[in-house]
Amino acid sequence: MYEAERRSRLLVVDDSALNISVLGEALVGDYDLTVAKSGEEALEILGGDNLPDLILLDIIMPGMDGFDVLRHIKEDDATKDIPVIFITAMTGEDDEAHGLAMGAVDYITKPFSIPIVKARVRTHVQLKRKSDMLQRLSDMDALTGIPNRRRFDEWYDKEWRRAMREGAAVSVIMMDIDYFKKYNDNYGHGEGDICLRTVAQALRGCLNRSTDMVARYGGEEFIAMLPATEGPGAAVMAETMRKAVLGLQLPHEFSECSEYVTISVGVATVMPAMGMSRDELVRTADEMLYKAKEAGRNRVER
Ligand code: GH3
Ligand code: MG
Ligand code: MG
Ligand code: MG
Repeated sequence: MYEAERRSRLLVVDDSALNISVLGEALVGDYDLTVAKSGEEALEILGGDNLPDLILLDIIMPGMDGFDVLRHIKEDDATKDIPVIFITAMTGEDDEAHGLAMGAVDYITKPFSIPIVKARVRTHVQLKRKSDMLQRLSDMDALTGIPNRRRFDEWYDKEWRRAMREGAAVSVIMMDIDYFKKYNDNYGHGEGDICLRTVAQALRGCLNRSTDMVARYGGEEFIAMLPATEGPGAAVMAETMRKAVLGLQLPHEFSECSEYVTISVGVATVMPAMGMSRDELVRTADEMLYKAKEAGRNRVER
């Protein structure tokens, strides 16, 4: 389902069953609702995969209060951008200022008016959708629809640091389309663009773990990073990718290594603890790619 089509998800956090039922009744027609009866329960839900688009958060609750919950939300990269609206019986100006300063997008006091709650929720859900859309656009390469280099670098950085902590291997795969200049020169730039898009989608189709990523690295160059993957596993993936592109059987009469569009592939693997830097790992994969080109193209070197 396209993101734009799904209903927005709200998480309502309140220790009072009455508040939950009143808010629930007001919002259930327009949103997918999840309910938490304590701060602890809310954080448990927020530790999962199905994150809400907006959180309505009570402040006064036994155990962890709403301020504590918000602090945790803001400390976690996965949740820090989810808008939070406080909905509370704490009507003091200082409390409101404190809540907003902590990063809540809005502050509604009890007893609340249902139409006002609905209107404010709608406003913030719409803003969240727009910012999600901008985020997706800025992460994506417009021609091929796969992540762009900016997104790759950001993600690579994060996964690299995780690998350092966990002492896990990291593999990088560099790919480059063979004789692509000849492809453009003979079939035209428009066909070249279509070819790039088709190859990119095929490469993406090879991934099978949510932590793997393939991105467009430059003109007709692609890069993949496979966290927690050692040399042999990476070599298998590289070969799978090479075969996936060859298997598209996109005619390339002017290639000197095949009748079809092909890629050359370089693979490098490192344990971050070995002292190699992130950039050196990419450079090594690039050197292997160069070797694959030298050795005749349409092959994997590692
Ligand atoms: P090799 O086998 O050594 O990789 O040769 P090559 O011709 O693929 O390499 P070269 O680097 O000489 O040419 C890359 C070509 O990719 C040239 C450039 O016009 C083309 N290219 C880069 N970005 C795009 C793009 O967005 N669209 C199209 N159609 N072509 C592009
Ligand atoms: Mg309460
Ligand atoms: Mg190139
Ligand atoms: Mg090339």
